[in-house]
Amino acid sequence: MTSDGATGQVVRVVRAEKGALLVLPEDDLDAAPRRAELDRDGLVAEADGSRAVPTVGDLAVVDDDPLGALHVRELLPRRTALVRDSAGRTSQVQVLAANVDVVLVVEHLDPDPALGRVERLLTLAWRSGALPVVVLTKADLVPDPAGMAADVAVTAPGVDVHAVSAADGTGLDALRALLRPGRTFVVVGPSGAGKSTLVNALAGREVMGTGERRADGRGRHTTTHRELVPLRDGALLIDTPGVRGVGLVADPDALDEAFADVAELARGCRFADCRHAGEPGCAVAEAVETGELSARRLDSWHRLAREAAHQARRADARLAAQDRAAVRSRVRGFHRDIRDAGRNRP
Ligand SMILES: Nc1nc2c(ncn2[C@@H]2O[C@H](COP(=O)(O)OP(=O)(O)O)[C@@H](O)[C@H]2O)c(=O)[nH]1
Ligand SMILES: [Mg+2]
Ligand SMILES: [Zn+2]
Repeated sequence: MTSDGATGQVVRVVRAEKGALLVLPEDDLDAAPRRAELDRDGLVAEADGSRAVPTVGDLAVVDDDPLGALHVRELLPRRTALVRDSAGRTSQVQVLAANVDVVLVVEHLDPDPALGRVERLLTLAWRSGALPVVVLTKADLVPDPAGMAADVAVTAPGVDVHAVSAADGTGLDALRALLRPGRTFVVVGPSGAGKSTLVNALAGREVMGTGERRADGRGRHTTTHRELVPLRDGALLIDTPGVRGVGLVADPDALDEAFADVAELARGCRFADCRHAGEPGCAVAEAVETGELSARRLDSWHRLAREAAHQARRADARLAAQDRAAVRSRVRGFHRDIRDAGRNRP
């Protein structure tokens, strides 16, 4: 991308910063990234006229700016979006990554994988519209990675689970086989799980700093921002910092995908609206009795379902507040028009 002639060019967002985006031309991802300035409010117009916060992975149209910089004109519609609810009194949804094809849910095998976290991230991943894949790292540190992967697979119905080690290369070829030109991946998971190490292993070079421990036990290069890394074979990989307290954004379909086993059992419940909380004829409770479904997994489903319902209520409340504000401003405008009309009257 030269400083002239970029007007109208479609770019991919490599990194979102305050006031600017780091971008690559969509048709030349090997080029050096350039800065593209944002409007003062940091928002970009979308095709429908609304304005959105741009995020890593977004496709945008840029223009040349008279001073030789780039300026972000418009955001193209997102094919997929990994969103989380950033908890707070009002419901604020944050887009973690856009236009992603595969979400790699990364969890360590040592210490033991946290199944609840995997379930939460899978629900988030299903909601994004991208394909979730579970990656269990540090296989070199445990005696039976395959057995552990099989246990985790029970909590990830319909999702491929890979045990890998960046240290000895185990399982990496299976992940490399997923990489295709133009396909975008994002890694999500707790800090320290080995996401950046995995990104480096798949890139075949040190692109991201990793949290090698110092003598004082504190991480050095923990990832602090989300960044898109073009891989040699044309695939793209987005590294993310470990997001804490990833709030679920309500979506019953995503929950049904992540808990396909529970959803399937629920079809046998006596009541179509059974909440699997002690109702008679509950096939889910029965499956827990017989050991077909773990009590832990049902608890997890309850927790996430409650959270999603709560988030939906807050989102509704926020929408309602926005509607009220819009009505108020329309009414004020109407009053002003009447007043102005009165004043202009001869
Ligand atoms: N033994 C072993 N250590 C790993 C592996 N992958 C990552 N690590 C270590 O785990 C720590 C955290 O890795 P990092 O990639 O920064 O994690 P991130 O916070 O998820 O990006 C670092 O000390 C890595 O060297 C692995 O496959 N095996
Ligand atoms: Mg990292
Ligand atoms: Zn039931």
